[in-house]
Amino acid sequence: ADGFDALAIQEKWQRRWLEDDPFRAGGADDTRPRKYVLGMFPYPSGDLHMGHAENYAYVDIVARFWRHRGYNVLNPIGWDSFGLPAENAAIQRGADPREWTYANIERHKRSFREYGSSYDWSRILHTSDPEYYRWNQWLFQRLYERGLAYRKESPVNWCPNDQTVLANEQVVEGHCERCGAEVVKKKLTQWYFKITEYADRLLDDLNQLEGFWPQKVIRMQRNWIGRSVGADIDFEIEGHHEPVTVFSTRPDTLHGATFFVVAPDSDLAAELASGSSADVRARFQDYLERVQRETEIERQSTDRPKTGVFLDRYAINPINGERLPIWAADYVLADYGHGAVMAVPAHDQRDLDFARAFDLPVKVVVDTTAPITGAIPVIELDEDGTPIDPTADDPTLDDLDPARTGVALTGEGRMINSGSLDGLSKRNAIARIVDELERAGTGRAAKSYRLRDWLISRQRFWGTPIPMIHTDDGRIVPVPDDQLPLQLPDAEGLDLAPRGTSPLGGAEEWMRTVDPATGEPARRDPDTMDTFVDSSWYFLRFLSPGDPAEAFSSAQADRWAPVDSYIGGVEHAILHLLYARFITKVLFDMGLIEFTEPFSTLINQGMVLLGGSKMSKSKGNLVEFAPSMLDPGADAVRVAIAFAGPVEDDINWEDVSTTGAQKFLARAWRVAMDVTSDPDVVWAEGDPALRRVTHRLLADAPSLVEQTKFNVVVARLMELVNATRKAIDSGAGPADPAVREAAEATAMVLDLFAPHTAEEMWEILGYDSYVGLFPWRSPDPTLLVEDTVTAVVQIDGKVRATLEVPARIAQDALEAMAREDARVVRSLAGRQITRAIVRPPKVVSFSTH
Ligand code: ANZ
Repeated sequence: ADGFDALAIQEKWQRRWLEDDPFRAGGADDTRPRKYVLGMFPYPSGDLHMGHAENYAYVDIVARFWRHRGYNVLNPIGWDSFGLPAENAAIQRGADPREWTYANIERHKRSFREYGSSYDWSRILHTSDPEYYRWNQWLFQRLYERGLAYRKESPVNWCPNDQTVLANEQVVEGHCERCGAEVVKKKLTQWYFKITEYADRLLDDLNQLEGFWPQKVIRMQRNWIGRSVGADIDFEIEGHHEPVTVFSTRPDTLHGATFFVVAPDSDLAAELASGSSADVRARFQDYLERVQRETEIERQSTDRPKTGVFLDRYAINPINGERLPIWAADYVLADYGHGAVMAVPAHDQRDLDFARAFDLPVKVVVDTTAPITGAIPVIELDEDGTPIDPTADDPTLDDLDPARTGVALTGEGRMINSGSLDGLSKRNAIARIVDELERAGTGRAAKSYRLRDWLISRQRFWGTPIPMIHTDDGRIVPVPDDQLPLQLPDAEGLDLAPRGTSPLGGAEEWMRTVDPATGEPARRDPDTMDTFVDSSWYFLRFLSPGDPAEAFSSAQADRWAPVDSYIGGVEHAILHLLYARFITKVLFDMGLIEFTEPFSTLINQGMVLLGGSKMSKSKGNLVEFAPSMLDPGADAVRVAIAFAGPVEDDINWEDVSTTGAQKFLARAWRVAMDVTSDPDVVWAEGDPALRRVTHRLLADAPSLVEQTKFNVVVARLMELVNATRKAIDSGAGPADPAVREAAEATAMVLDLFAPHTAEEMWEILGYDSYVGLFPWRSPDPTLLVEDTVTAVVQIDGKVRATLEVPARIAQDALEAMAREDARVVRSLAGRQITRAIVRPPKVVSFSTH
């Protein structure tokens, strides 16, 4: 657009930034307040796409904003460079995972430079560098010492065809998502981190984040941890050596238990079945095999018919000595609570469905028709003046009988058929029964969590080797700290194809080691760590990257951490954030940091869609990042993204206009070109109308940016550029000081979105400093008085009055002003207003019929 050469401008400023490195964070002598801004670091899998463009545009807006506001900003970038994509590329294309990864990283770096991202380039880290992953190994050892890393045998989903472990999400109706083979359960001994020990703190500390993290993410974290409060209750089992404990959130219903259910795939079920007849054992075995082919999602679905087998064994209810038949059924999960439940069909829907399917008794112990509040009902009288009983039409307990209706009574009520509990409310009954059980030694208050320990073993090559040694006599000992990093062997010659055991096991020489204590031959652990370990603490490594002596510096952590603004996709709402929060708490407990939450504010952006679905390689709807910047340039892409809508909303890439953004940038640049006054003109003179637009933007932009309303800031910038254009062409003229003021303010605010264009404007305006480092201009308060606009008032479609009203008038205030206006009152001539449509600030429309 006439003379504006976006690509030349972009190249020029990138060259300067490369030479000057102006966005490096200030060091120890920098006395400004600090802000740590961080975008979730990328995987170097293939090429970046518009989802990345979006994420890193927002990161840069925030980083640049705080710099203008006088902060010493740390905004680093790194790569989450271990993981499956590299390994799959290696398997599919025969590439070396290391070479493939680092080649991608180089391309990513170039893209971020071309984007004009204001990183501190001196702090780059890659998690696949030995200098980084040695500290994963160090962290593992610290967790191990504290009893927070342990080994456990547990069932995993196993595809016998692909020879690999599958995540629950990769099992579709019992079959492998990729090859369709029937998935089986296989037991593997693997390493876990004991995140469950932190469940309460992970839950309770979410309260601190309320208002600073998206509500949705906090909710997802709460649900994932899933704390339930109730009681553990011990049941004797006939012919069994020890009692079995169940977890219940409704111990108040203990008198209503009519049977007992164990998870078929629990050790307990196998034990109980083995003490039964051959016939029961056979039927149990059949059932177990069937259940093992089901996924957890299927098992938890409530709308499939209940299945199970009777084990011909009995549990004894500790409160009343009743014999409860024991069943194995798949709706009870082996790894929740204690893998066994007391079934109360009258008050639990799953138990009721099961009872009705197998004809088991149903005993009501809560009268849900009995009021539990002291509310006084409103009595009405009938025609004869007799009081109407307000509850006359309410169903009776008999009407609600779950055995007949199939609907469990889960509501509040008063206890019945429950001995000493009769008449109590649920809350009091729970307190009473827990007390009784505790006294009898057969139960206690307890909590249960949905959260499981974190399985960190991966049977893959491209990850951090687990720094443990298996001695010939069966001991497991850590690799001593001074032997870290334990480096990965060369991929060369290793078969990386998944087969359920780690490819490292095939690196014979690498596997051979010695017991550090005795010097006896020993073997390494062939597994590698989940890459979520790498990303659980990387924000601390940025504070002293490359430090050979420690994982991170506590002194630097005191200066910079926690992260002030963490920006990334909502797909990381649960696991990554939960793991980072967990590791942060462990590091706190180790006395290495002073804070317990890693990310003070969290910004989640929406997704970039093309054709209505999320961009992805497999759907073939990927718009790649690097080519997108070729025309019409990086700034246009950034502005178009920022302008596309609220940060948290999805963006339809079809609706995004980079050419529109380009035109706006050309207009802004042209304004700077047209300014004829010198840089030393006084910022207090010139066209007052234009000055008001300028100063209102300077006043409003900070809070808009803090509320992440970036699109609104761009809209306001467009308004300012248009107003300036008008002043130049048909108003105060290009020499007016207000025009320069407007152009300078435009360059500064534009720097958040289009830094190359902004720097170019700044230079054209006569500065030889970076606008990116220039402090925000304070708005002149006298220019912030509110504008007025003219509102029209119509009555039955005819304009009857005009009002001068504040531009930001509220709907109710505008309506009131219109109703009270003398001309309106006169025009109404006593007629009633039947309908009012009020569109602030400009239209009020009354109807009278
Ligand atoms: C008796 C009872 C009566 C229950 C009643 C509920 C209602 P949440 O809230 O999800 O924690 N339960 C316990 N362990 C289980 C397992 N391994 N698999 C499936 N269900 C299990 O659920 C806790 C309730 O789920 C527990 O309280 C137990 O059933 C069941 F009127 O005990 B309840």
